[in-house]
Amino acid sequence: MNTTGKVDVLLGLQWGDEGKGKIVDVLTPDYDVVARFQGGPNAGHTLEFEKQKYVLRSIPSGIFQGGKVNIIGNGVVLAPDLFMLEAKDLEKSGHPLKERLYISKKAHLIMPTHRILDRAYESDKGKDKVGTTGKGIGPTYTDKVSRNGLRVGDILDGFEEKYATHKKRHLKMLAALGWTDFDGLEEVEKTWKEGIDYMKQFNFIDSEHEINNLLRSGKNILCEGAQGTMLDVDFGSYPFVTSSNTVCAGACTGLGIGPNKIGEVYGIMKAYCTRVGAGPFPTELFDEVGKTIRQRGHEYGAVTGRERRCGWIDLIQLRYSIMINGVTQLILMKSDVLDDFEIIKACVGYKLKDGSRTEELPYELEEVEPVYKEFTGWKTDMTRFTDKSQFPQAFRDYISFLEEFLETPIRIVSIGPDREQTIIL
Ligand code: 2SA
Ligand code: MG
Repeated sequence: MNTTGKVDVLLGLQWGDEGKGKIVDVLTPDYDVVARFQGGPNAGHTLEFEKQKYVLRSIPSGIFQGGKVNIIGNGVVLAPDLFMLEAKDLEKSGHPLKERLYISKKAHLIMPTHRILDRAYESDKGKDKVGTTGKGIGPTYTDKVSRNGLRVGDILDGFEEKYATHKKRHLKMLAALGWTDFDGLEEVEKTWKEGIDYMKQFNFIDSEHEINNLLRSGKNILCEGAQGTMLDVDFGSYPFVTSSNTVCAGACTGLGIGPNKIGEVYGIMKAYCTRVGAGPFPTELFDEVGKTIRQRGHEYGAVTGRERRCGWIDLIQLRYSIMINGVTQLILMKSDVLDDFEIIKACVGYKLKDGSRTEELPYELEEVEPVYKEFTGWKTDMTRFTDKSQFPQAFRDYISFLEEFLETPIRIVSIGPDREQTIIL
């Protein structure tokens, strides 16, 4: 009898917003557990079904389907006030959480002063701003790594005192940065502490034990990534990145799973590319085409509402992400946004400043010039298709080219935001 379950990982291969929320929701029936392993309320995972739209920030996307265990792992950073808002909204919409959601005691807490520090660091950078979501992600992970963090497990014992100590330290840091704007802090702290009380009704667990026990008892686990590979703190377009490991290895450290337990690595990519916040983006489009993609793709930040920068798909960048993550299957999102295009481009090389050409992602992305391959558009509304046999030849050719160039099979094509608009190849 095989009593060991499997662990699969689902990740964004670009700069985030590839559509992970939707796909986790689609894949969830095959799994017993959905777990988040990094990031926090900077994420905005959008899901649509039964004509309703939901945006999840810290809560795993498995929450909409009954009978699943959802875990917020140790690698996540959690803001109690934002968590409370998100959880209450979900409960109001008829999705019970208490029995379905477990939180690691080792997850770190985002304090109100972390958010102020986030603003202070950004402002100190002047024109070199990262363009963060302002959710205190960087300062919270900094405290974790510098061994100054406050964790979910701390809520259970002597919390007030610990909180005061951390706050005092943050205020000293802010003073050193010359930061004087503390408007509304007391109000935020009040809601934040309500959030702490609200959180206490949930199960705080040793998630590494829980998850390995579930695995041993034959349960299947899906690890849900947030942001994207190009925002990874080690491999992304540093320093214009987030502060966690968004790559596959992050699932091991962010949940306590051995690397040999990982099975499939699903890599999600859009048929074009977007990025929100500052930093290099070789295939960015500044013309009408970019605007059209933004409008048709509704490319605005799910959390901050910011306009997302739009550009062509970058196969050099994707090949890099596939390599770093060990992607075994690709999922292509939002091809429907290009349904009307006469011509579709894909970046297949970079021209460097010295005139030479490369197919490897270089250390310095700022200066590269993309080399494109052009495709004839399929010019077909595919949003109502239900089977791959309906795909027009031009689209098939495009898919085949991507698979060949990326040396990885495409297993799912999403042709619209709804759960139903998903075609398995
Ligand atoms: P942070 O806040 O410290 O993580 O910001 C650092 C960089 O990471 C980017 N980042 C993101 N990029 C795309 N989507 C994200 N989530 C939201 C969404 C963002 C939003 O789903 O739309 O609503 O604006 C996300 N989170 C972080 C960020 O832009 C910085 O470049
Ligand atoms: Mg998002």
